[in-house]
Amino acid sequence: YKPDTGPRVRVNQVGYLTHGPKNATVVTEAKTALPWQLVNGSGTVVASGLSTPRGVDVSSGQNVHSIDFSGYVVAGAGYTLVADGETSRPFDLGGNLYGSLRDDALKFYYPQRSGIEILESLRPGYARPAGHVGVSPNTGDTVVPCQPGVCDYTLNVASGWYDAGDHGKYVVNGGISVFQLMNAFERTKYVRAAQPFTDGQLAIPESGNGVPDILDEARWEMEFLLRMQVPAGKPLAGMVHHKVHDAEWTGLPLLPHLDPKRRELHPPSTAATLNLAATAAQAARLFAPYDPAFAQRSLTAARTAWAAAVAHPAIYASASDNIGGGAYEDFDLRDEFYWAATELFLTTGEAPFRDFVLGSPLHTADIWTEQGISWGAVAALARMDLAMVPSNLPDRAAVRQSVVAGATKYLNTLNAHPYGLPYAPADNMFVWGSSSQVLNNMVVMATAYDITGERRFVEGVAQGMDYILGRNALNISYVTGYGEVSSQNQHSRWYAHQLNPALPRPPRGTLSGGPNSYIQDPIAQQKLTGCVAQFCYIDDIESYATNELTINWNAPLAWIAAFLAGQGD
Ligand code: 9MR
Repeated sequence: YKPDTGPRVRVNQVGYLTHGPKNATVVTEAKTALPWQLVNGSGTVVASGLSTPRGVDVSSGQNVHSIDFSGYVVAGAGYTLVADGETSRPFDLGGNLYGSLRDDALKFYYPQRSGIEILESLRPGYARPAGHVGVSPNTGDTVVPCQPGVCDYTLNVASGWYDAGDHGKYVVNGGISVFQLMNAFERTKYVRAAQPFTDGQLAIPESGNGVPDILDEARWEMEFLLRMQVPAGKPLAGMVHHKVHDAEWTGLPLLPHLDPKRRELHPPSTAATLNLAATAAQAARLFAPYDPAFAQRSLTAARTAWAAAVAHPAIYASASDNIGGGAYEDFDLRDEFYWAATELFLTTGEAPFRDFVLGSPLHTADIWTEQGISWGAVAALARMDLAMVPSNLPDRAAVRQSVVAGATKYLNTLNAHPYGLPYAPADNMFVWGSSSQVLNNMVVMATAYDITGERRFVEGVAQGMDYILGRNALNISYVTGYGEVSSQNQHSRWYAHQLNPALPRPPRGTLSGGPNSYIQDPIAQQKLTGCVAQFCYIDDIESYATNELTINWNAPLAWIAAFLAGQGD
């Protein structure tokens, strides 16, 4: 299998901020510098220079040069870059390149919703009946029993977002997703230059209710997470069920309302419980001005969850519980404890939570690893919140410094990388959802910018976007509808256009998981065996391990697009 990677000059196919960094990569046999020309939309050469040979890039196995044309600062559309006889795909130079991506990346969530009809008037081409509201052939999610032997009650766990392209709803990837959405909103309270999130921004059913749409969207998930808590009086009361999904996997395509399989609650886990504690505590402070009763309910649930997790610190989701849904197993919960304590402290200011934070081994550990942030690794989210949200934490200055140190590490990785990636995993092995790892490392750089105001960090974030939007070995944008060639066939049971042309493709602004070196699905095994890192990707709906969409990957995309939307010139 040889993918068509188009012209050998690789650029951000959406564009570059007019006054920001402008870098490209050329795949070439040449060992010495090559001349390049920047051509504007009317065909005139407006800048030129020489490339920098970078040798063989390990993430692609290619001999490459980089081109830096940051010195050119005239906004316009339809630029191309020419080098080594090749013309890049077109791109813009502009000050407002990321506002629409921010909105689209957030609009992604409404049609991921379970338990509500998706309206044609709000999402033309994406209307569908409500999924899992207990209407046949669905069996859930309004009255859902446990797996046999797990509990003797049923729960109404309606609402929430489907996690990805499947019909499951999982607390730990829901938790990080809703956290990052609420975090993007909270940032605007403490960062003066940040663009506000507004009511009416996302064309959702709640638009016009006086609450910023991003919070309304987050609440749809929070209500689900709250419903997953074990009721008072039951065994493990206050703990949170790890997930709800079908007893068997469904096939593709299958719209949510047509799913006939039995829905089941899976056992409570300490990880899920701490996810509720963290996010409900965070929701409590953010919703307080809009809905004090909901804020209070959230805080009560967070406290109850925390107490339950402390009482049951080691109830782990099973790695083999992966029939009909993902396992989402995690056997190291020190980071989840740190995160939950952090959010409870930031909301309440109470000493026991503060002391737990200060005593956590993760409070001072170097947590800025390549795969620093994911559904199973949340310490950095806590550390960044402690750095950003005002509090009387005694060592807050050191916490802020540690974020800057982490960001510097990612920036150094980026500067050494011929494709400008702030991600160089051990042994060159890109992980499942690598696009989101890149974006999450960018969130650290963005936070360092919020702390220091140093340009190098915002420039690092902008360069990270270049990789996501086309400056990469495959010459593809990993965001649907952004760039001349973008991922279109992400694994999904309802955006299954590739299998049934009557169904839509994923909406604009949908991030693909991206290269995964571990070859974990049949299509990857058939077509990608032996691939080098960046090449371990295929835009095929069956490749769930390289090309799925998820709520926890679109969240850092939205966060970063919102950050960059505020950096226009
Ligand atoms: O995103 C998850 C990734 O980190 C794991 O390595 C992988 C295998 O356990 O599972 C991914 O999550 C998938 C989940 O298991 C099922 N629904 C789709 C998720 C995204 O591919």
